[in-house]
Amino acid sequence: MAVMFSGCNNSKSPNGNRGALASTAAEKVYVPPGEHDEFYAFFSGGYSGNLTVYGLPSGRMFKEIPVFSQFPTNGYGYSEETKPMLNTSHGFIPWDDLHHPDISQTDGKLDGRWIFVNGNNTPRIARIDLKTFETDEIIEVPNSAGNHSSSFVTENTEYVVAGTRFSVPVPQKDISIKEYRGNFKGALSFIEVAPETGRMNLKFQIMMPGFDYDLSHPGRGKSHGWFFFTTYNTEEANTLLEVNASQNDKDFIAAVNWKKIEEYINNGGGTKMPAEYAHNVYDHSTHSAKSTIKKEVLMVDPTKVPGAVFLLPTPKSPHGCDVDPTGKYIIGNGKLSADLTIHSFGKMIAAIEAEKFDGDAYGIPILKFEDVLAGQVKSGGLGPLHTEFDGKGNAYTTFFISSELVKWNVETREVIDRQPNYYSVGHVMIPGGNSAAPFGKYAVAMNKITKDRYLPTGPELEHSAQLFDISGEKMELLLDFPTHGEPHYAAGIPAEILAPESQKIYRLEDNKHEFAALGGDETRVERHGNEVHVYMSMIRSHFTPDNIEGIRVGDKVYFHITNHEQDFDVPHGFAMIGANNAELLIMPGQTRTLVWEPGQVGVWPFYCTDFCSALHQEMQGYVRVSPANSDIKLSWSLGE
Ligand code: K7E
Ligand code: CUA
Repeated sequence: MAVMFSGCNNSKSPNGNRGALASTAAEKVYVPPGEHDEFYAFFSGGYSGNLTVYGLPSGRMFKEIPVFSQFPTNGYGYSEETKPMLNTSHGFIPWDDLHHPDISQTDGKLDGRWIFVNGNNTPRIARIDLKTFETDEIIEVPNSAGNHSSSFVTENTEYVVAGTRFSVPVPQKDISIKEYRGNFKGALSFIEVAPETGRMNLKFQIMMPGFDYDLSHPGRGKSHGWFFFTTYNTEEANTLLEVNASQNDKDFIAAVNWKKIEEYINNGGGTKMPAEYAHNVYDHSTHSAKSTIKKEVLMVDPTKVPGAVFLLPTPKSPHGCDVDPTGKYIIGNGKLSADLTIHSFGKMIAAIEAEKFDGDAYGIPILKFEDVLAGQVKSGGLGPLHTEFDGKGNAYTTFFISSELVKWNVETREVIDRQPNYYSVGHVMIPGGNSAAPFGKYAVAMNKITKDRYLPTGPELEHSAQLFDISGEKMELLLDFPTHGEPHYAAGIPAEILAPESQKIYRLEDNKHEFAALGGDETRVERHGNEVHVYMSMIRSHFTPDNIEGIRVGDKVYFHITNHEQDFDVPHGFAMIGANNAELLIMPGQTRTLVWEPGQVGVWPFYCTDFCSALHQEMQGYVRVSPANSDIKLSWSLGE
């Protein structure tokens, strides 16, 4: 292990311990059989609703983690234990559009405890535990629509933020869409994260003007305590936005002093407002999720908190909002502008202190562009979107229209290198690139269009990521690899931070599931009216019990199945013929429940779906289903 993990974030050894030998791109991405990758990379799945895990530099996919979407591969969102994770104020929602992953930080550095992601459609933030690689918590974001400026964390994971992409009436009401201007509002949400458990709590929302809030980044170092949000549609148009929201020469970056707002609410500021939003928490000891509907939110009017929110003019319809590792610079990528705009945090503070304002928007002071500008990168590229940093003073910006990755110096703002992307790049990711301490060895470009890069697979291809070696002056393209869904950003972290902590099993003695069958004698079948509860266990290579009689048409049968294995990587599956559901894939020591409502008389088999031993095909059983009025007694057995 030591050999594999050495050499990360070591700029003198650009290829880890293989550096001295690696001369070609192939050698640089080759991870020999049995060896491990140097980095984990977590890719947003966009419209897949899930998160995928890859290794870098190999580009091998390790896992898909279900977050917002039902996932038949392991039964997430189908089992009774996980259905509550997908509950919202709109009811059960089996899908979302997952955008920006961000890994928890301590002192501005990745600590590898959790990864946060946002649902862009029905506004939500999820927290995934990086010990189990499972979704542990999902909180809905009220008064919002299209939670896009998310889910970025502050320097010590004090908060994970959300910002509404679509402004809406707050609270929602039945009004004409034409009354948008002045009546629609944009909520920015600050969700506190409990330092020990990671538990999320919506601490406050800021009621902002009815712009579209696009992306955000935390301040760090000197600018810790601030958060920055790009806006577009400051025109407040409600139709044909491609024209009507592209009128203003400049939109804004909203700078939010959240420490000031914290102080304000700690002194009783803010207004409690009715709201309805779901908070779903998964408990690893009961192996079950609970959904609670919350009823109230603390709303802050920014005009009541002097010094809390300012607007920085930024050309033109900016998308990415990126803060460099030192926290000195805020970069706004005007997607309709050729130049990148770099704002100076220091100049912003000086202008605020001198009260040099250029009017206001709904009472929020606007600073002067020249007063906050550090400089611009005259790049010659087109359609700048997102920027990441290597921790050595360089920034890497993607240009969607001119399809390229441009490396530039943060202080001098000179372009150092540019490399084409195939094709139409969106985000770029450098492990730790949104932190005070990036690991500037690789950059991954996430491209939107793939045509001609892989064998054709019908009208649509998986999006292609491109891996660059950025350890030298010039970037070097090493590898194309397909990603799943549509990645909008990714987060990478050295494997040595996560791998030693990764959980191998759930201990049976810690299993507090109310329907667990822990000892062989706890397996049984109980009838309560037309509800039947089967307490079942599984171990290589049988179910206990495997013969059940006395079930009737019209019953609702709950199979509560506990996997008694205590070995790493030995799940068993459970599938029942005719169940309007997915299989269950049950981890060692875990309990899962599948509901089956038999509609037909007969003898119906169930089986294990995961090839678990030489006798996997023997891992099967039968349920006898009799007519609704049958008086056949309930019975169950194994080996009789
Ligand atoms: Cu796709 Cu970050 Cu949602 Cu830009 S966003 S690409
Ligand atoms: Cu258990 Cu196959």
